Amino acid sequence: MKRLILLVFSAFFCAYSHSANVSVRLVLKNGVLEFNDGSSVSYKIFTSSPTFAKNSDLLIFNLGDVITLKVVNATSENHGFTIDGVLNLGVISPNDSVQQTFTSPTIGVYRFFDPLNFPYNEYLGLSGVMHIKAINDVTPYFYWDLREHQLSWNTSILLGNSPVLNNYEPFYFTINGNSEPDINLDTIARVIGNVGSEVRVIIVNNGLSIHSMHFHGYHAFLLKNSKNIAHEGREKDTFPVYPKEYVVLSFVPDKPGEYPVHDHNLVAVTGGGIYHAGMFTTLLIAP
Ligand SMILES: [Cu+2]
Repeated sequence: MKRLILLVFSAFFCAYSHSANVSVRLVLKNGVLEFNDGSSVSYKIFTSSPTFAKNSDLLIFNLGDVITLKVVNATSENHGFTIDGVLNLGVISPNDSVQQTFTSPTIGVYRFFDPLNFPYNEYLGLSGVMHIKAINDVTPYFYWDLREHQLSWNTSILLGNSPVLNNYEPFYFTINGNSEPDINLDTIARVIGNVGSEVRVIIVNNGLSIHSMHFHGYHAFLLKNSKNIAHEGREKDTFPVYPKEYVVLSFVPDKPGEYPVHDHNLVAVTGGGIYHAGMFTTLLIAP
């Protein structure tokens, strides 16, 4: 009994000693997302950056962290903020803010988004990824937040219209707001690793189309699949991810080299009609 109490106490202490109080302040702001060919769309993000970033912040916390989250609405219309299955901050009025303190949910991947004017506010950029990690998890993680963009949709939505999904024909495709070749400069997205060292990739589809990422060079294990739990444990080289869903992949590179990864839905490898200025990046594995 004494041993059990000691065990429970040390487990608690161990967890407690590594988790932390964390404060995050996200400003919901308007801006412009530019593509490689010089075209651009009006866009919105949740960001802690003083400038306009290309994507909403990636939120990474440890299990047990006590998180104080403040969301400031710097736009002139009502918005909301929800972390799927975790919290809902309700409606945030223009130039107002809402703050809530919560303990991290269980280890896993969560989407956050503005639930108002669904799915248009999300489409305009108001969605992102939260990852809760085990305290002792030192595996390198890379994150691919996938989206598409149809210029006329952004214009139309901002005029108060509700374009029809049947007519959705996106022309630009981004990972974390970047297209090839900029993806390769994004340290969150670009997989850089070593032979024999495990790498994990978290792919979240924050768009409206299905994306199916195809790995050259390596097969990966499907550790998590939010849509099809029965598929977990499979080892493959192509991973379909449905809108609002995610997968967590793991692989241990068995050889060095630079290998492409791209959407197997080949239109998404283009950007502005140019191949391969879309969802295309490479895995860079050193010996
Ligand atoms: Cu391929």
